[in-house]
Amino acid sequence: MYLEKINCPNDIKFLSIDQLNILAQEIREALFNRLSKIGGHLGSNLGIVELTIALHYVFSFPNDKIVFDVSHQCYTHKILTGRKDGFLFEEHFKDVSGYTNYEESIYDLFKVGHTSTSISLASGLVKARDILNHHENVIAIIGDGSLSGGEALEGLNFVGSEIKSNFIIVVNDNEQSIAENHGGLYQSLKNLRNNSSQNNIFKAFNLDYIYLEEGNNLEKLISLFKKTKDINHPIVVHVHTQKGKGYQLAELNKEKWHYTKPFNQKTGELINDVKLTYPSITANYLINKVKQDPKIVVVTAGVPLAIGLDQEKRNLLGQNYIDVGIAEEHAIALISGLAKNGCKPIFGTNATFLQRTYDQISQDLCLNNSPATIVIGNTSLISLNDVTHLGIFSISAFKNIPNLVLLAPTDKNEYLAMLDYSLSQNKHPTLILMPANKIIENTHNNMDFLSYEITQKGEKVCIIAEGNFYYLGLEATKLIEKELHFKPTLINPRILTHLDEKTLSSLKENHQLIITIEDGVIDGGFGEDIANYFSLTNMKVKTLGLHKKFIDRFNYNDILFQEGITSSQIKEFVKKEIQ
Ligand SMILES: Cc1ncc(C[n+]2csc(CCOP(=O)(O)OP(=O)(O)O)c2C)c(N)n1
Repeated sequence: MYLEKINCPNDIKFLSIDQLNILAQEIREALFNRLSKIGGHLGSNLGIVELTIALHYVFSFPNDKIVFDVSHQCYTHKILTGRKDGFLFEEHFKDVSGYTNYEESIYDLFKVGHTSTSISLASGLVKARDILNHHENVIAIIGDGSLSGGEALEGLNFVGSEIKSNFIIVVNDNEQSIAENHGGLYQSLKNLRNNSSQNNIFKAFNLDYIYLEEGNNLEKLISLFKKTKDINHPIVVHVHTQKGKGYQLAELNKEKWHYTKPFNQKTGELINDVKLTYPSITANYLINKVKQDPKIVVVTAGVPLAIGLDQEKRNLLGQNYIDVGIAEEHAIALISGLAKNGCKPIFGTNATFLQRTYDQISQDLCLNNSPATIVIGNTSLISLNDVTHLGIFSISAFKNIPNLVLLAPTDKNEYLAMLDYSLSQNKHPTLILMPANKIIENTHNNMDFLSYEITQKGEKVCIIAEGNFYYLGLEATKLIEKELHFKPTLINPRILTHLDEKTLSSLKENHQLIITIEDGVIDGGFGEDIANYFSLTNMKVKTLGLHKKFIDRFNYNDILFQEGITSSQIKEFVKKEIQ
C-alpha cells in the first residue's frame, strides 16, 4: 500500500505513473471508507483524485499556493498533505473538516465553503506575491458550476487586465453543478470541450487558455502542469473530468451523489434515509400551489434540494420553475422583477447562501417593496454545523432591512400557512425561515402572522421564544410551573421584523420579567428589539440566544448549555430573578 507511506506531498514525487495510479485507487478506497460512514461530497471528490495528485506531483506546496473553490472537493489534497488518518481511521474522522481549513494545515490558506470565491482570493495572493517580490506559483481551482457565480466572473474580469504575472486558474469541468448547470456559459464550455468554439469565453476575458480532454489521466495531467508551471502570465487550464469517477452509481446519477449521507458502498442505499423532511414538504406544497395558480414562479440558485426539488419534482413545475445557476444575487433581483410584472415568485435556498445577497435584498427587493417570497432552510443551530455553512446569522443579518417581513414558523402547519399568506399578499417582501425541528403539526389560535401568538397565559414571567427554539421556551415554561409553582406566559412571536406592541404592552400588567429566546445570534436579533421596547419601564428583559462567534462542528447540546438556554438553566435564572 502506497498511501500508508504518504505523509506529505514530497512522498509522491518519487512514484512512477503506474504507482501513482495505484495510489489513486487507494485514495478512492479511503474516500469510501470515510464517506460511507459519515457522509460528505462523494462525486466531486471521486472526480478530482488524479487532478489533485498531479498538482501535488508537479508543484511544491505550501511554497506554491492553491485555493480550492468551495473546497468541498479538497479531500485528496487533505490525504496527501498529512491528513490521511482522517480518512482511514474512524477515531480520526473528526480531526478533519469537510473543507479547507487554515487551522488544520499549513497547506490550506483559507476556510471556504461558499462557491465562486477562489479566483478573487487567489488574485489577492498573486498581487501580494508581486508586491512583495516573491516567486511562487498561485493556483485557483474552480468547478464549472461555481463559474456561474458573479464573484467568479468578477475575478476573471480582474485577472484579464490587472494581473500580468503567474496565475494558473484550473477549471475542473465535470459538466455538473450539484444539479444540472444553467446559463449560456455552459454552451460555451461545451463548445470548448468539443473543440469547436470560435468564441472562447476565457479568451474573451483576455486570458491565455489550454484544454485537456482526459482529465482523469495522470500522465497527461502531469505533463500539462509541467508545461504551465512557472508560466509568466495568467492562464486558464480547462480540464474535463468525470464526476463520481470509479463508482458507477455516482457516474450515472451525479446529482444524487454530489453529496451523500452515510451509505452502503455495495448497494448505494442510504443507511438512514428520511423521506419526509421540511424541504420535501416545501416541494410538494409548491407543486400543488403552481397547479392552482400559474402566476407562482419557483426560483432556485443551484441548490434545488434546499426546497426539496429533485429532478422529477423540478420537471413537474414546468415553465414555472427557474434555476439561475449559482447566482443568488441575480436570483433576488430576478424575483423582484417577476413580482413587479405580475408574477408571484418564491426563491428558495440555504440560509448561509443568502448572506451574499444582502445588498440585492435591501436595494433590488425591499427598497422597491416587491412582494416576493424568500424561503431559507438550515437557519438553525440544529442545522448544518460546519463554520462555513452556519445559518445562525440569518435573523440579525436581514431583520433590519425596511419593508421586509421576516417570519419564523414553529411547526408544519404554521410554516405552510405562512407560505400561503406570503404568496397571497402584494404588500411587502417576505422572508420565511424554514423550520429545522422534527415535523410537528400544532393547532394555533389564529394565523394572523403580523401579531404574536400567546400560547399560554400566565403571570410574573413571560417567555417569548421564536422558531425552532419555541420548544425550549415550552420546556422551560413547564419546568417553571412544576418546580417554581406558578404559570409563566409563553409567546410564539412568529414575526421578527415588527413588534406586536399591543401584546407587549399588555404584559406590563402582571409580569416583571421577560425572557426572549432566539435561534440565532443575540446581537441585532429580535430579543434586542424587545429589550429596547421595555427600556424605560420597570420590566426586566433577558435576551437569550447565541453569542456572535464563528462556531465550528459543535455539539448542539453543548452550545445550548454554554449559552444558558437549557430549560433547567432558564428555570434557575427565573428563580433567582423573581425572588
Ligand atoms: C454561494 C453558494 N451557493 C451554493 C452553494 C452550494 N454548492 C456547493 S458545491 C455546489 C456545486 C459546485 O459545482 P462545481 O463547481 O461544478 O463543483 P463540482 O462539485 O461539480 O466539482 C453548490 C451549488 C455554495 N457552496 N455556495
